[in-house]
Amino acid sequence: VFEQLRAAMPELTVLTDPTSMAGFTSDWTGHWSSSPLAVVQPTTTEQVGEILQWASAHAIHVITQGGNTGLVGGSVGGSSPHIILSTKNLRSYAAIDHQRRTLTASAGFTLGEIQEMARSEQFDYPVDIAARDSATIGGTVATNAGGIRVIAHGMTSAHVVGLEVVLSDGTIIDAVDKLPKDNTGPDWLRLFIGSEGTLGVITAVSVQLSEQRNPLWTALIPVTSIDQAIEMGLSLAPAVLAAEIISTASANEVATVAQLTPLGTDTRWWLLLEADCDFESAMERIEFPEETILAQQPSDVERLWTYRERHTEMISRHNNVVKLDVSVPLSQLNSFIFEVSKLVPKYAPTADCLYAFGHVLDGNIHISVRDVTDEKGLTEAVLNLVVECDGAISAEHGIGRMKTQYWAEHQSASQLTVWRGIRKSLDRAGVMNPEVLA
Ligand code: FAD
Ligand code: LAC
Ligand code: ZN
Repeated sequence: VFEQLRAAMPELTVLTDPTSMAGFTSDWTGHWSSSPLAVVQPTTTEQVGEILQWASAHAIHVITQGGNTGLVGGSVGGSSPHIILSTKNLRSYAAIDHQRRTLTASAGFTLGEIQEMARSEQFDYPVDIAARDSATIGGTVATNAGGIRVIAHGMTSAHVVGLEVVLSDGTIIDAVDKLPKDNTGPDWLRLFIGSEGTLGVITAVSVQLSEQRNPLWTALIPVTSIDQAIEMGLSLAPAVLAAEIISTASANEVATVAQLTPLGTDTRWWLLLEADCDFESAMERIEFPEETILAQQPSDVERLWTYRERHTEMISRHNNVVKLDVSVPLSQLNSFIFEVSKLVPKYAPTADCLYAFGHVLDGNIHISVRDVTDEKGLTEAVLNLVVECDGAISAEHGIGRMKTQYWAEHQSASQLTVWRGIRKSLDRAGVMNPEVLA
C-alpha cells in the first residue's frame, strides 16, 4: 500500500523497519506501544495533506505524534492498521510579528525553542512544562498543555491566536494569520485545541506573546498541610508566578536521583513559591518558617526547581506506575488527597507508594502510584473520588487512550452525540486517532 504514497512523494521519509521506527512506537511512560505499518515524517503541510488523503482512502488510522512526551497514551496506536505521522520535521517556518506581538511557527518546533525565540526578542511565551525541550508546539496545542505557569498566565488555549490544520480528506485550513479582531462567526477552529489528534493535524500555530514577568524571589517553604500551602499562595496573588507542592518523601527520592541535599523531614509538604513582588512585602503577608530555603542566586533557583521538575522522571523509574492528573475545587484539595491516601493501600503494597504533587493553586494534583497491583481498580477509585468532588478527570494531560473509557462513561448522552457529530464532520473517514476520546 505504500507504493502509491512513495510514488506521489519520493522525497517523503517513510520508515518501515522496526529498528528505525523504535523511537516512535512506545510512549514516554513506556506503558503504551504499538506496531505501526510505518512512521512518516512530512516536512510540509502539503505532504501532510497527501498522507492523510492516502490514509483515508485505505482506511489506515493516523496517529499524529509530536515530541511523544504525552502521558496518557495518545501518541501511539492501537491494534488496528495505523501509521504514526511524526510532526517533528515540520520546521520550515518561524517568525515573530512585532506589531501584533505574535509568534507563528510550524508545529514541529519544541516548546523550548519557541520560548527561546520569544525571549531573544524581549518577549515571553509563558507556557512552561518540564518536557519543554522535547514537546512540540503543535503537541502542546493538541493537548492544551498546562504546566507550571498557569496560575499567572493560563493554559495553552489562552495564548493561541491562529492555527493551520489539515483534515483527513486533505483539506488545508489556513487560519494562522487571523486578525486580532475577527468576529466573523463562531471560532470553531479552537476545537482543535485539546483535540489530541482526533480532528486533524495541526501543522502551524500562531501564539500571542506576553511581556516578560520574572520572579523576584524563589523559595521552598515547609508547610504542614495542603490548605496552608493554598493559603500562603493566595495571600500573594496576583504576584504569584508559580506555586507547586511536593512532599518531603518524594522530594528526597528526587534528591537521591539528582544528587541533591535531602530536605528536612520535620514537615510533610514543601511549597515551591515564586512571585514578582519583593520579598519584604511578601513577609508582611506570610510568616515564612525558619526552615524556608530562599534562593540566593540563579543556581539555587535551578536547584529548587529540580526537586519539583524531576518528579515525573523519578517516578517513572518504578514499576507498575499509574499516573493520574486531576483537578478538584481548591476547598476540597486537602480532603481529596487524604481520601486518596486512604484508598491506595487497597491497590498497592503500602500508602507510601503514593506520590501526590503538582500545581497546587490550580487545584491540579498529579496522583502517581507505584507497584500497583490493580491498575483499573485504582484508576476508577481515584477518578470516582474526583467526580464526587465535582473535579476534572484530566486537568492538563488530556484523555488519551488511558482515560477514554472512563471519560465516555461519564459524558452525558447529549454531550457524546455533539462530540461525535463534530468529529464525524471533520474526520469523515474516521481515521484520526480513533481510539482516543471515542
Ligand atoms: P505527543 O506526546 O507527541 O502527543 C500528545 C497528543 O497530541 C497525542 O494524542 C497526539 O496525537 C496529539 N498531537 C501531537 N501533535 C499534534 C499535532 N501537531 N496535531 C494534532 N495532534 C497532535 N503536560 C502538561 O500539561 N503540564 C505539565 O506540567 C507537563 N509536564 C510534563 C513533564 C514531563 C517530564 C513529561 C514527560 C510530560 C509532561 N507533560 C505535561 C505532558 C506532555 O509534555 C504534554 O502533553 C505535551 O503537550 C505533549 O506534547 P508532544 O509534542 O510531546 O505531543
Ligand atoms: C508535571 C507533569 C507531570 O507537572 O504534568 O510535572
Ligand atoms: Zn503538571
